[in-house]
Parts: sequence; C-alpha cells; structure tokens
Amino acid sequence: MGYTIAQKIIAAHLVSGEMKVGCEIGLRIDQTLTQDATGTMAYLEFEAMGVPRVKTERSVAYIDHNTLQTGFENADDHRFIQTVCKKHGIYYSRPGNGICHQIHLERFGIPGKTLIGSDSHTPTGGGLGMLAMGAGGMDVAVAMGGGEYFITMPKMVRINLHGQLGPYVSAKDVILEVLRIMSVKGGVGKIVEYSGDGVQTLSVPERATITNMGAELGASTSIFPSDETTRKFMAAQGRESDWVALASDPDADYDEEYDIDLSALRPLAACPHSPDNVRPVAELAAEGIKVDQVCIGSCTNSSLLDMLRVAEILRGRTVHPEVSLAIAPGSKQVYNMLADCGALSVMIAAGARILECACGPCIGMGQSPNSAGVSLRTFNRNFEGRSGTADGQIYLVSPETAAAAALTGCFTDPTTLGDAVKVDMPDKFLINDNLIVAPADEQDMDSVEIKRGPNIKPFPKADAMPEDIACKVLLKVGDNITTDHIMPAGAKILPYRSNIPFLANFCFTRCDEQFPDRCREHGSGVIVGGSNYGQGSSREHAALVPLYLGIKAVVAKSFARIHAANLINAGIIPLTFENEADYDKIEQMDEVRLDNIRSVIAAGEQPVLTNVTKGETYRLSTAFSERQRDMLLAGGLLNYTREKNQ
Ligand code: MIC
Ligand code: SF4
Repeated sequence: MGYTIAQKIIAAHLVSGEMKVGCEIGLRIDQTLTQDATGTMAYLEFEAMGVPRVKTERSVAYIDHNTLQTGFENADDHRFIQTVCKKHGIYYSRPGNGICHQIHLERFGIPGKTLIGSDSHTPTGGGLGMLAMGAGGMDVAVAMGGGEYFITMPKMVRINLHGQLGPYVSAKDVILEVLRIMSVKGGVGKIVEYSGDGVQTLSVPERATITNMGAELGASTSIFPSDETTRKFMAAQGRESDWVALASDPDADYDEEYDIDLSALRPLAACPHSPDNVRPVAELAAEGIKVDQVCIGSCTNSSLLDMLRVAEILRGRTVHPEVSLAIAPGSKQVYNMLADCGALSVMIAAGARILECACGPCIGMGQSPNSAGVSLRTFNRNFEGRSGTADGQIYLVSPETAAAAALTGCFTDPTTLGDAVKVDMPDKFLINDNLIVAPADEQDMDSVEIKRGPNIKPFPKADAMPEDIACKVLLKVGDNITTDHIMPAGAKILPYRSNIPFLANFCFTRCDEQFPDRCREHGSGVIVGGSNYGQGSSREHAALVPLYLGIKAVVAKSFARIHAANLINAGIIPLTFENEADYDKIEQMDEVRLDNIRSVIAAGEQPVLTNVTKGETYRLSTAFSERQRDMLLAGGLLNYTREKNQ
C-alpha cells in the first residue's frame, strides 16, 4: 500500500511507535515556532529543561500577538524572549515584522519538513507541503531540546478539489465549505490532504489560507502537495534550493474522501459564533444585514495576494460612512510591497484604517466592534466575546466579501461587483530579513544575559497524582467549550501570559464569574464538560491556570487534541464518559470521588467516577499511552522529564 503525503513525512521522521491509526507515535521535529503570547511560558519551560542550545534545524520566535504595549508588561516579555533567543540559538522576529504564520511561510517553511508551533494555526505551513502542527508550549520546549513530539497516529482524509474558482470566490470560501461539510469536530484525529486538478489552480498563499483554517476543523493538520506552484513560490522568495516535490502515492489509502467543485462554489460566511455556522453570502445579503465594521488581515488572509485584491476592489471608492474598515497586512514583506506598488495608497485613499502587521483585532487587541455591532472579518475564529465586545456579531468571510461590505455598508455578494479583479503573484518578492535577529554564536552565548521583567512569575507545578481524588464539581459546561472560554485573551488580559496568578482571576469568567473564587474557596475540584472540550487555541494557559486553581481532572464527552495534550502536560487528568448520557446526571457542586485513581491509571484500567451526592457511579474511559500515564502519575511533563533524567 502506498503512502499519503503526511504518511511519507511521518515515516521519514518516525522515532518511536507504529504508524497504525490510534497508536501514539513520536516524531523528530525539524523546525519550531513560537509567538509571544505563548512564547514567554514556552521559553521559561525551555530554560527549566537546562538545554544550552536548541537542537532543531531552525527555531524562530515571533512577536505578533502582544504588540499594544499599554504597560511595561509586553515590552518586558519581548525583551525576555529576545535575550533567550540570543542565548539559546533561536531566531527572533522583531515586533513589526508581522504574523508568525505568514512570515514562516515566506521565509522559513520547507516542504517535507516537520514543524511544531505554540500556536494552533501552525498548520498554515501545510500550504507549502510541511507537516506543521500546533502544540502546547511545553511540547515546543521539549522539541527545541531535541525531544520527540508525540501525537496519536491520525486517520487520513482526502479532499479532491475540481475545476477553478470563479471571480470573487476565494480560498476562504473553500475552507468555509469544508467547515460546512465537516464541522468544528469533523477533523479530530485526522489529517486533511488536498488533491485533484483544482490544486494546481491555487497559489501557495491560497493553499495556506485553507490549511490555516483547517485548525477550526479540529484536525491534527492539513497539507497540500509540493508541486511546480510551490517551487515557483519558493523561487520568488529566493529559496528555491529548499524546494522538494511531494505528492501522495497513487495507491495511497484514505479513511474519508470528499469532493469539492471549485467552479460551483459561491462566497460563504461563518455566522456568529462558530466557524462552522456557514451560510451563503447571497442569502445574508438578501436579508439586508447592515455592517458596522470590517477587519481584513490575520494569519488566514493577510498575504500580498489578498491585500492586492482588496486594494483593487477599493480603488477609487470610499468606505461606507457607517463602516469602520481596518486593514492589517500580514508581514513587513507584504506591507513594503503594498507601499511600493501604490496599493497601500489606494487603501488609505478609500478610508481604510491601516494597522501594524500583527494579530491585532483577531485576538481582541483593539478594534472591538460597537455594542451588538456586526463585524465582517477575514479571520479564522468568531467565538463569542473573542472580539472584546461581548455581544459583537462576528462573521468570518473572504477578503473579497469583506471589501464589498466595506463599500456598501451591508452584506454584499462580491460576485455582483462586476468585472473580476485580476491580480498576479509576483515573480519576485521583496526580500529583506533585517527584522530577523540571528542568535549569538556558540562561543558567545554564555555571556548573554537574560532580561526578566517583574511580570514574569513562576509557573505552577503539579504534584504527583494522589491515590484518591475527592472533591466537588466546581463547574459544569456544555459542548464546544473553547480555550477562549477557559482562558480569555484580549487587550486587558493578554499582557499577563507570564503571570498565572493574575490570569487566574479571569479563568472561565465568560461562563461563570464566580468560578475563580469558588476554586479558591474549595481548594480543589473537577470540571465537567460536553463534547469537543478545549477547541481552538493551543494556549497551555487553559491548562496551567486551572491547575493553579486546584483543578485535578476534567470529565467530558470528548476533548480537542491540543488541549487534551496540554492537560496531561500540566498533570490534570482528561477523562471521558463511557456513556455520554451520564453527563446529564451530574450537576455542578455534586460531590465526586475518583477512588484508587492512581492505581487504576497505572494499571491502564478504566476509572469510575462516584457521584457521592447522587449515590451513583459512572464508568469513564481513557486511552492513555504508557508515556501519558507516566506523565500523569508524575504530575505533568516537567516532573516526568525530571524523574526520567534522574
Ligand atoms: C489564537 O488565535 O487563539 C491564538 C491567540 O493565536 C492562540 C494562541 C494563544 O492563545 O496564544 C492559538 O491559536 O493557539
Ligand atoms: Fe494571530 Fe489570529 Fe492567527 Fe491567532 S488566529 S495567530 S491571533 S492572527
């Protein structure tokens, strides 16, 4: 049997385990990336491991999330990361250089290599044919130290793209269609590969839009072949020598297959408050929905191609008087090229508010919409409250749909705009890596001093797992709880990503304001969740903060991949109901017990949850690998690594 693209890369990087669906495999990681909101913690963890210099082929730290600098905290964290990079062999992308995924695609990504990043949209690199995955900061720290990255061998999904996109229909509409078909849970435990004659019609940035937002499917990652288009893109980035061809074998076996006719696709929008709540833009336009704000940018849609298309739509026109249009180019390369070709001037003349190239509004760093405001964004997540306005109505759309609404003030099907805008990929990108700082040479690294600001507080440490756990259900939540519910981001909180005690005041407050106080009052507890618990971001803070608040276990119908791994890394036990109906029987504040949990987990048996309040027992199920079991028993990855090295 032949291999899929992902299986080929996995086989070439397999360090341990068997490539059998459901088995744990350990992979050698060629490249890592971090961003600043997760990076500070990841580098504190890396320091705790005591490895002097990273062992990867390339590790890059980007500053793109926390760029508001409303106090000293962000700037201190940037300085900390910069000095760690210099000392330990990591490239440092300065603030102003742009969004990690966009830059990594432009300047560092290599087909056939493995990449993990402490950001859930790391699969963007799949647009270049990389096996690129989001991971918790601790996993990235371990990979930087030369350790394996462990995943469960995923199933393979093939999406066959046929035909060619019509005018004003774009890559964003492709991934929205995939989300409509598969839902935010549809990709869990799977890798999504794209193939078919439609692939060659898509440029690398368009492919990257699709793999980027594949994160919203819950997929381990998404990947495109590396072909002539990829070669041309890399040549235009001055990196042709890094190119290799990559395709699946003709007899490769896929567990699931879908077909999408690109020619028949129409503009789509993900309606509030989930990326899979997809409807045709034409329908929303027919309803006459008024638009208050339009934001164009983010790691999904901030390439030069996207920006040039927007500029063409805006050319010679003025943004509707009742709309605020914000545009953030994805990288300095994009920004510079927009300036050089005059497209930036077109945007400014139309009335766009140009933001620095960074995540910005996507992570709630400014540009929150007005009360109940309708905001059309080219981003990838529209979870409730993420924009910073609790009742904001966020729709995820393509740059074309966004630009059309910015001009008309209401939902507008861009295909009604008239002649197609024609924009070509450049033969040569503007290459200037002057905002990427190389690390110190090996002989100079010892003299580099790490600068630590007062906002950096030690991270919480878990204890070894006790024999019995007896506590209360301190919170019960429903399905599809996101990491934005567990540990919100936004301008007010994000500066404190290296200060877990402070962050604890905001844990789950979007669901229940009393949660942090209740945890403090009771000292320890468990959380009960529905299905797809922990979807969204890779932020390990969504595990470290509950750990700090005394959470010992989360019992849910099912978990999102990265979050489940983060819980185990933190020493919190993720447990699933064997019988989902038991979820309905438990109530918040019920007294529960996990008797002999340590022995049960150690023996690889299935635990039982006793509900003391209701006088009932519920069978739970776990599928921990031996390594995960040992980690949980030790109280998380750091304790486990320390024990192993003793
Ligand atoms: C996000 O889009 O939610 C983030 C902010 O990029 C996160 C990382 C974080 O929480 O720092 C992600 O996607 O992993
Ligand atoms: Fe940044 Fe938004 Fe992309 Fe996350 S999804 S990396 S916040 S642009």
